[in-house]
Amino acid sequence: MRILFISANREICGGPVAPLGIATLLAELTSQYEVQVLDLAFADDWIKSISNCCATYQPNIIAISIRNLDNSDYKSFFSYLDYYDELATHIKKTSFATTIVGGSGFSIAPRDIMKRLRFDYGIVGSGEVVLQKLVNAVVKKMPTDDIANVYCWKGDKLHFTGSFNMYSAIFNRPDRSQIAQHFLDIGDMGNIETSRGCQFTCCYCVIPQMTKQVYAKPIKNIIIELSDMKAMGYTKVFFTDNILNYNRNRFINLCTRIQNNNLSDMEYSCQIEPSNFDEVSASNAKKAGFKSIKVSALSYSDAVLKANGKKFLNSDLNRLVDLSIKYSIDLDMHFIFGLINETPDSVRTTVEYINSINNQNISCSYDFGCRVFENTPLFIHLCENQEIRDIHEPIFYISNYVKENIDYIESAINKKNATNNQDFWKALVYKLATPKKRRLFLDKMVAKKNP
Ligand code: B12
Ligand code: SF4
Repeated sequence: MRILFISANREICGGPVAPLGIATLLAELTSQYEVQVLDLAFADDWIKSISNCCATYQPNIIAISIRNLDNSDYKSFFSYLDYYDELATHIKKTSFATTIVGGSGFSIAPRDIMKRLRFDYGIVGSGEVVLQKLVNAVVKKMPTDDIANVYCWKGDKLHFTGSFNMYSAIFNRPDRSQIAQHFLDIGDMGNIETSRGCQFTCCYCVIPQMTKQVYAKPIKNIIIELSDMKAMGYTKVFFTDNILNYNRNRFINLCTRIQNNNLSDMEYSCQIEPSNFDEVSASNAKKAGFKSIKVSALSYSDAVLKANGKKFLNSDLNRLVDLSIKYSIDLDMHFIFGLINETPDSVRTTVEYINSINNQNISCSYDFGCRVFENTPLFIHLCENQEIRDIHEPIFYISNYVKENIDYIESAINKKNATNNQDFWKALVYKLATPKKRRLFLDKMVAKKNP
């Protein structure tokens, strides 16, 4: 039984992202089945790559990972769905294999994606346990109805087996053997997941809708994994957790264990929550090798932060800035203009704050508006106010004032202090980049790594 995993993500904006989800799934499947990975991020001609791979490998099952649906950017919105249409058509034309789709992007809108791409099965949320069960059932030609979190077809009707827990505990050790080299070649871009789920309540986010629980990997397992990565040659590691310091003491403990296990010579980055980040966290993070931290700062107005479900205040942002300067940890702050409660005054406060930042450790980026996903607090708020009814087309929420004043707001932001997320990467985004441009970009990254 041969399974071919296809990582469909071709986005190179911000640098290509190693398909950690697939590595996590491989760990569960390789002992039972023959498994191969095709990462389309590196394919000059993805159509040819799929054709060649199917011809030589002859997979029985093709498992497609869909990480991103779109770039979530109002100003220069770009959806990957047309590309996924082509991908689905090509896979079905090229192989008779059973197709199974999953991934973080798929899980945001599974029903719509299933109807559009018509893969045989779709798995929502964590894949480890469910994919193994589904593959076993497909192999044995057994019914799949009692496997929760699965979409499948009954004739022409889409059927959902019902949701159990969308997220599951993560204790396994991802198998990076099939993905490591590309990412080492282009600059040691390793990634690791140490917790899953989120306990915060940002109004636009789907993650807390899938589980209120946070599943944490035991720290001893994280240390083993980081040691493996170091041995493989990684020197830079991104913690993919939604919020790495969701629990302050666990974060400090992790930093201490990294130091004690001689792993602080790798460079770490992660996303943090500012109110949980204090002096002790900063000093331990520095000693552990944290080079940079990201924060979804959203706004400098407390009223906007509160209305959009953030638990921190602008005073927490001030403390974060001071700590990042004191401990020389790069800080990347991301703001979004135009969310709930945004007023001309709150926009001015945030713009002034961005413009006041004057330190090489700190960079700011910003977007306008945000994507609205079903069942999020933002979605419910908009339905209650009768601002939306149907969510089948990608929709954004952006306050009227910001919508009408985008150019003015942009002109007020000092470009030395902040970049618009998409403007920065525009030339590289999937659609705009020709195969030649993509190749040049990837080659440049390799050359930078190996001068
Ligand atoms: C960390 C992260 C980043 C980091 C990645 C750094 C790195 N080196 O890895 C950074 C900050 C760079 C980033 C950038 C972007 N990101 Co991001 N990111 C995440 C985050 C928080 C975690 C992803 C992750 O690695 N999880 C850990 C792995 C192990 O889990 P997983 O991939 O989900 O895999 C599991 C399941 O999905 C499933 N699964 C996966 N594949 C498959 C395949 C099959 C067949 C099956 C059955 C199951 C399955 O099983 C796996 C194990 O349980 C998610 C939010 C989230 N919590 O999912 C957003 C998320 C993936 N990002 C998102 C977006 C939009 C982006 C950007 C496009 C933003 C932008 N405009 O710049 C870019 C794209 C970058 C790129 N080149 O692709 C969206 C994608 C959805 C969407 N809206 O389209 C998400 C879901 C956030 C959100 N809620 O909107 N991101
Ligand atoms: S911190 Fe907010 S945006 Fe991030 S995963 Fe949690 S709820 Fe979502």
